[in-house]
Amino acid sequence: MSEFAQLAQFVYKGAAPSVKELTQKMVDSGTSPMEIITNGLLAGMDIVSPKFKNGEMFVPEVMMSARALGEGMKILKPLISGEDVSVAKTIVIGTVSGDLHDIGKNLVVMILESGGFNVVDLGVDVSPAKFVAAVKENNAQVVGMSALLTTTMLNMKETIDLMKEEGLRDQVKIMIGGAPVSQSFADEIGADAYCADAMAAKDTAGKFLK
Ligand code: B1M
Repeated sequence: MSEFAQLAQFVYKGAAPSVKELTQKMVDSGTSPMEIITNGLLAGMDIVSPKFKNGEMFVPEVMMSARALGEGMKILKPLISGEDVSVAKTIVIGTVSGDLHDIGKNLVVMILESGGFNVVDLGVDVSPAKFVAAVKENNAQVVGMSALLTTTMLNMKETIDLMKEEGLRDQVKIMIGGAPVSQSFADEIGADAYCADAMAAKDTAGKFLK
């Protein structure tokens, strides 16, 4: 079995210490951090996803997989984060109200940071009021929202509506992402961009902050 496949298995099994150890070993032997993320850590989540959907895995087991993945991310994050951070280009990002999924959002944060953006990560279950307050506090030019549930994606619209009410809508570009979200949903709720993945988020932020 390749090291990537082994790492994916460790994530699937929620074996955090093994994920930590193998990630470090792969880094030490010169494997690219992005390859470790894509072909090891996220490949592990790709094993988990259908099993969760089919009822073969349950929430506690999926949490263990998520935690194990996080151990690998902790090692990789400093290696891919950029140092040339410009405070003039601030992106506020979070997972919307009612939603606790943060694996994808955290990946987006890492990739944006690697692009040299100043990212203010509000975490999960972020209310529209908290997004608005963060835009004001940080004088942000871009807002990123993540949602993984069909029920919580509607809170993206709530947030955009509050931005309008607060007179902030013209000051910020809004980009959204997450598995249930699409370009047509972005159009429907008045977001400026839909990003299918973390690299798309980085490219989009780059265009907005040129
Ligand atoms: Co949840 N869950 N979950 N879950 N979970 C899904 C989303 C689900 C599709 C599983 C399924 O197939 N049934 C389903 C949603 C169904 C629906 O709404 N239609 C579901 C459900 C039902 C639930 C609970 C309700 C289960 C329960 O309690 N009965 C519950 C809800 C909790 C809550 O949020 N209130 C729940 C809980 C959990 C765990 C806590 C166990 C765990 C989350 C752990 C964590 O995040 N810390 C979990 C997980 C891990 C998943 C799955 C298996 C994997 C999600 C993931 O991390 N993918 C997921 C199944 C699936 O998605 N197929 C599922 C990997 C990640 C890298 O991809 O997040 O898509 P993703 O991010 C990508 C892009 O989407 C994009 O870039 C990322 C990287 O390329 N992107 C953005 C994401 N956000 C972006 C923001 C941007 C730009 C791009 O901003 C600009």
